[in-house]
Amino acid sequence: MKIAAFAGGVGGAKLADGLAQILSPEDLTVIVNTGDDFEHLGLFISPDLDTVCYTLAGLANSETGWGRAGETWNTITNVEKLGGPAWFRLGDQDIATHLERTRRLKEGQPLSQITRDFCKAWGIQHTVLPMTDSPVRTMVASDEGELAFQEYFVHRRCEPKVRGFRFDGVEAAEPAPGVHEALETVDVVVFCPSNPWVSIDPILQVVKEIRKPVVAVSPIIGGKTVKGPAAKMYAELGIEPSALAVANHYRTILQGFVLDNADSNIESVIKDLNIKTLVTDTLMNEPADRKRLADDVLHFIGSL
Ligand code: FO1
Repeated sequence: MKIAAFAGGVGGAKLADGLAQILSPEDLTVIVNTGDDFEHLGLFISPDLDTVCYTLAGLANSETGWGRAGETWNTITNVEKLGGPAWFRLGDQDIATHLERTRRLKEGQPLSQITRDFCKAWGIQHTVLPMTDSPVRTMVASDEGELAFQEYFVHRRCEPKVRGFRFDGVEAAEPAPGVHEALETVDVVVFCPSNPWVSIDPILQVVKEIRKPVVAVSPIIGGKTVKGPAAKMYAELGIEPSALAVANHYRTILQGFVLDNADSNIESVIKDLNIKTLVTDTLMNEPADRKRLADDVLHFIGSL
């Protein structure tokens, strides 16, 4: 079975890792959100690409989910001493990634080529693709005006109330090389448990349409997100945060939906949307949970 997995953020990276433990490199392509990318300290930073790659390579910081394990912070500490911004925590190993990505981008190398080379260097067999090689920047409309994504997410810790999202540059953005081919050759597309608004929607706006069955894993469990602001965003947009809200978010393109045992009470409502459902343990607290959930999802897909 060939899968294309859409991922962004820590939850997305974890399920992508679980799928990569089961599927061969020929059978899994991970397509990653780049709307969170930004320039900071003169460096081009692609947080979701790095989170997916570090996770697949076994290099990720297991506490935060982002950045590298065993990190030191000498550079950012000294940047702060010199009066520079330290709110976006860049570890010493992580900075190497941003330096080399920035150097290559300035030489004119496309982000997809850079990602391919970095995956090789990190020993990642599976294909990881940015959704596009063109710049797309998620802007968050809030009660404090429009904020760049990392300003909202990290600097302001998601405090501003969201009013909407804009993916600056998405109209002109073509899918990266390999994305269209993957979407044409896979059997199923899996939306990993990532934020629908700011991780999955940007990818959907770039790829425009998906002519394959789609299965989504809810990032919301019991009305809450394990990590990140998806539930808060739903609430601030006047939508009751729940797995049902996520199923509705994708309703027009979903064949299957995976929700947590905690939400078994809403399974019938989702079935009424003519979407097949799997109720299982969708929490991935331990590394072994990633493969377990991926296995459940793949068996579910097999039953569609
Ligand atoms: N998230 C934080 O909440 N605080 C940080 O200081 C932070 C630093 C950081 C550095 C590199 C990187 O790749 C990701 C980082 N993240 C941080 C996470 C990042 O903001 C989010 O993972 C995505 O943008 C949203 O999924």
